Amino acid sequence: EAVLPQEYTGIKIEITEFAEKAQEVLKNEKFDLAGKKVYLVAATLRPETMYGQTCCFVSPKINYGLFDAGNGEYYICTEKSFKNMSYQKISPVRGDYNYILKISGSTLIGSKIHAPLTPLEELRVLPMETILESKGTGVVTCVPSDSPDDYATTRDLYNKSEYYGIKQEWVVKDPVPIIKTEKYGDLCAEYLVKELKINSSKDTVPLATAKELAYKEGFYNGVMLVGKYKGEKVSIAKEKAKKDLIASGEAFAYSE
Ligand code: A2H
Repeated sequence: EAVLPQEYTGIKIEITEFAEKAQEVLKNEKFDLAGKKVYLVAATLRPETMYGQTCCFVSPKINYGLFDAGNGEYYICTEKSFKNMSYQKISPVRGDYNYILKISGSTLIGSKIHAPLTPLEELRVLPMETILESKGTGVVTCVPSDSPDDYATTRDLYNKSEYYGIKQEWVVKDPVPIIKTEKYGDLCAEYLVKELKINSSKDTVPLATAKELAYKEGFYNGVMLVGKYKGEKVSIAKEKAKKDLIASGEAFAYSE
């Protein structure tokens, strides 16, 4: 286990229409959405991949909180992560926070969202059972072109949508190519999942190998295919994309 702090980019993914069950929770808790913006905060180590987002994952087993982030903005993330944020000048009051209500991941599934940089205008919140409650914000944005976990989970959700209690049309079947490497082409996660014969999102051991290979190859040899930094190396685009997202108010730096 690493002892150095991990610096994530917290991506603000706006909820544009809550799923019915979530609307009931808000109603019961008397949370009026008028004049407010509610965001799922996804923790990522790959801000340059936000061009390839196809959905946002929450865990159906995690209880999230809705927290007041100031200026009419509200964040949905784990309580632990919001508490950490409150010591990082991300929320209004240092070391203290306004816990508005608890909301389970399962009630959020199916909500409509708008995520930064992706060309896909309207995405959905979908379930990912392998999300760890202890890491990041407990919310993971889905980039199936470059994350083997996201690719495998998306494929499971599409093939077994009924089992997962979702509508198949909520799942974006095809990843969006955003980065090219010599070794793995322009959809490295798909390449590695096939190469390592990964059958499902529960194949944790080969998925960890695939994740490692994809991360290294992308970072050292990847070139951006889209966006403002098209043609630039991933290692360079990463910091620039992060700075841009923070400057535009669509993300913030978050450490733990
Ligand atoms: B990454 P590290 Cl394109 N549980 O973002 C499980 N996974 C989590 C998580 C949690 N609670 N919180 C964050 N993550 C994921 C993009 C991405 C990511 C790409 C490729 C690789 C990749 C899009 N998903 O991660 O354990 C998030 O997914 C592979 C390293 O702190 C986050 O970055 O090292 C990454 O894992 C954090 O991983």
